[in-house]
Formats: sequence, structure tokens, C-alpha cells
Amino acid sequence: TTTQESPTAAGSGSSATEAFRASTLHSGAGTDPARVSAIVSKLLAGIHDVVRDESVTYPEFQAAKQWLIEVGEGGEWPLFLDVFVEHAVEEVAARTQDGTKGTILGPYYLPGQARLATPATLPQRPDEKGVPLVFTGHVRDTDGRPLAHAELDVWQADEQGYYSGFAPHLPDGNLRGLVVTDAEGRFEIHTIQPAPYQVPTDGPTGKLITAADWHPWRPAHLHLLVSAPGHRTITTQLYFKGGQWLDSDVADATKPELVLNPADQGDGTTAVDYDFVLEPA
Ligand code: MBD
Ligand code: FE
Repeated sequence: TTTQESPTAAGSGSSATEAFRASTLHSGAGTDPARVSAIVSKLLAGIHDVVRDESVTYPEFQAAKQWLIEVGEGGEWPLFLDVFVEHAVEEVAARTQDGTKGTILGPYYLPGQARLATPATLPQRPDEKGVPLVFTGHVRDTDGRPLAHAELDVWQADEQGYYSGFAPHLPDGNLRGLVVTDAEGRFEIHTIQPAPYQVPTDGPTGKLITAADWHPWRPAHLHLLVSAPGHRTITTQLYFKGGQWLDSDVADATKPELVLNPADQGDGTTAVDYDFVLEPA
């Protein structure tokens, strides 16, 4: 066996910060002073309440300050916020969303992947490990009409739980792809089942998790952005029935509607069908 270099928290964390900076995710928020004041006042009041309720001491306050500095220096704000805060933001967005359930985006999306006609095989190494998975389905609108040329932007961890673009030993674009549905709205994606994801334990987010005696795991998942012209894009993830950490996701981002149950094909491979429903934009 060969020794594989594993990504350090510093590597994946700062890469996530670079990816976020290069994205347009942070544009589009307003700057209405009343809105800023309402949100920040409540945020600070919540912190003040914790300080009083828990009788937070000066050493604890200064340790928190030190930790916050390290999160920034390590580039881990995208990781920390997507793991511990994004699920609540998604919950609010979901109040007005119809069709397939969404869930959090997370810090490891990278735009600009290869466009692949269906049936598609996600780019992978010649010796890519993991149980093969054939993932098929349709993309339809809320009236049940198939959406031809809809796009499924897919990304996932490998069989060791690492994402390309954020782990130095993986080729760019590995297990990422933009799959386009055919004229009947159908897609077929050949890939492997990912492993659960572990928040890197050597960075500030991981150190906090260890200090609090929590666990750092997310259940195995596929990420998807499903889109079609004139329709609201769905950001979601699909999980695997019976998988470890399904009921205790550190990022609190699982939903029962998003759990796949792939069928064993009897030859060491698995297959599953799942349909997506997009609402009008
Ligand atoms: C992940 O792989 C992920 O999906 C989320 C939401 C946070 C951290 C790592
Ligand atoms: Fe993920």
C-alpha cells in the first residue's frame, strides 16, 4: 500500500476561504441599517445572555477571543459557519421552497466543472476505491413535466472522505461534474459511494469539537445543485440508508426525504433511482 498524504485542516480550511472569496455567494445582501441593527443587536444580546447565564469568566472570554483569531488565521470560517450555522439559514429558506427538499451547500462546492451528457461517469482516478453506484432519475417541474437539459452539478467526497480541490493528493475535478438531463429529463450518473466526512481535527474547528467532547462526523453524502432555466435551483444532499452518523450529523443537515437506499446489484455494485422536482423561479 502507498502512504497517502492527508489534507491538513490548514490546507482544506484556507482553500475553502479562497473558494468562497472567488464565489459570488457573498453578493446580493442588502445594507439597510435597520436590518443590520436588528440582526446584530439580537446576536450580541444572545452572547450577553450566555455570558450571564453561564457566568463566563475572563480567562474563558480571552480563550474565546484567541480561538476566534485562530479560526480566521486558519481560513476556517467557511467550514465553521457551514457546519454549525448554515442549517438554520437553510431552514428559513426552506419555508418558501416547494419541490425536492434542500439542505446546506457546505464549504466544498467548486463551480466550473466539466459538462457531461447523460449517461455520465464522474471524473475519477483509474484506481478509484469505493462501492460503485449508478444513480439514475428524472428532473421534473412541480406539475410533473420532465425538464430536458436540466443540470445536476454534483460533488462528493471519495472513499476516504476527501474532496478534490481541498485535499492536495486528489486531482482537480475528481468526483465532480455537471450532468445534463436528456430530452426526457432523465439522468444517469456513474460514481462511487462516498465515505463519511470528518471535520479536520487539527484545526480550530476540530479543536473546539474535541474540547467540547462532540464528534466531528457528517454521514456519507452526495452534494447536488439541480437547476433548469425558469426554475428555482435546489441545493441539496443525498445520504445513504443505514449509514453511520445519519442521526447525529455534526452539521445537522440530514432530512428523511433525502436518504437513498441503493440496491445491491449482486456483483459488488449498487444502483439507486431518485427524482428531483423544481418549482418555478
Ligand atoms: C462537508 O462535506 C459538508 O458537506 C459540510 C456541509 C460541511 C463540512 C464538510
Ligand atoms: Fe460535504
